[in-house]
Amino acid sequence: MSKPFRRSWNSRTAPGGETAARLVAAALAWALCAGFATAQEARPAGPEPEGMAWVPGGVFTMGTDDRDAHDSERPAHKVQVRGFWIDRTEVTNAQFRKFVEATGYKTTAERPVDWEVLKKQVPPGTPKPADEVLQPGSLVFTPPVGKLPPGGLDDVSNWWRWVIGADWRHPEGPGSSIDGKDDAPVVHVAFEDAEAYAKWAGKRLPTEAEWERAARGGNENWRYGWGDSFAPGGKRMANTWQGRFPEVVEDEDGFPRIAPVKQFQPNGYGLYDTIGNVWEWCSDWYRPDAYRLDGDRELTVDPKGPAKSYDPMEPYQPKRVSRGGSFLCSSNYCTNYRPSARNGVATDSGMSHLGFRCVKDVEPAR
Ligand SMILES: [Ca+2]
Ligand SMILES: [Ca+2]
Repeated sequence: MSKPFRRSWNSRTAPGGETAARLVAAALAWALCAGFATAQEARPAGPEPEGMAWVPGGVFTMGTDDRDAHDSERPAHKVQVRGFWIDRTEVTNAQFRKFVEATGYKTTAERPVDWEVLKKQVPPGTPKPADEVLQPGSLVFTPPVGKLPPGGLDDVSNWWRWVIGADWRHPEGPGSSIDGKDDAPVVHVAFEDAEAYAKWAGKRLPTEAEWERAARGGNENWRYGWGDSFAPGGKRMANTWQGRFPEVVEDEDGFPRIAPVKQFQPNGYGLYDTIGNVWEWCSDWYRPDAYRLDGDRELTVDPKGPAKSYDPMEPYQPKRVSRGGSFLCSSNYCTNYRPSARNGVATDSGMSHLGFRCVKDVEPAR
């Protein structure tokens, strides 16, 4: 393991006793760090929590310097996380239903829209939309029929539509349902909905670092969660989009829309659909430059993300990170079906391609 904090004490040359004090402090930090890593590597004894898999703690390479990656994924840097349990699958409709039945929880998409809250997330001076538009709903993928309208791929409103009445029970809007879709991932859950479920389940949302550690499946240098070839031997490894997004969908992986969980091979940690199917909320605030905020520190230990979000593309919207890409990720548009790919989503936004999975810390020894 490389030494943490080396740059900070190399770059400050303090005289005499102060230097000695710094060296002692650094040595202590190093010793604590080394002990922490060793103690957290092993899988705890006993049965695994239901539906969860163990991801060992340790140091891994987070992000990438791949020239084809997005700028927000750079630079590749060393990160250390503790071991943790993680759901093997995205949280399903059946699991989310149990939570709602037990608690009476209403998701963000089912609650009245408060313009006083919403107007803080749009540019100042934005006029209030008509009351008939400010109704409970969510964003539904609605592909264009025929040719892509003006704006092309630069205008996401060409395929995202605000649908009044869309929520987790009605993923395509009124008239749609999740009947027969118990094993599909729940969608149209805003960040606080995902957090509420996690808390009820005795779990939490993963940090971005934990999520990436898990999605790499123990092979940190691979471009994808399963190797460097997207479809090894022609075999599809995840539910993504084939065809020219968003107008043409081809059915090569068997699922033009969301798939039930566990339809593709699990990764090296036994996790399904980390890549593709639906995006997954993480607990970190989103900034595209998050990795550059730490400077060139040699090792970042258990990062939890920036103190607040900032996306220059949409500066008024608080955003959290989502990871893994979805059934909408295509080679001609986002290529976000890679473990290092990052996305920021407005915290109050439900979408028809966004879900989550949870993690659980090791129980402290008694
Ligand atoms: Ca697909
Ligand atoms: Ca996923």
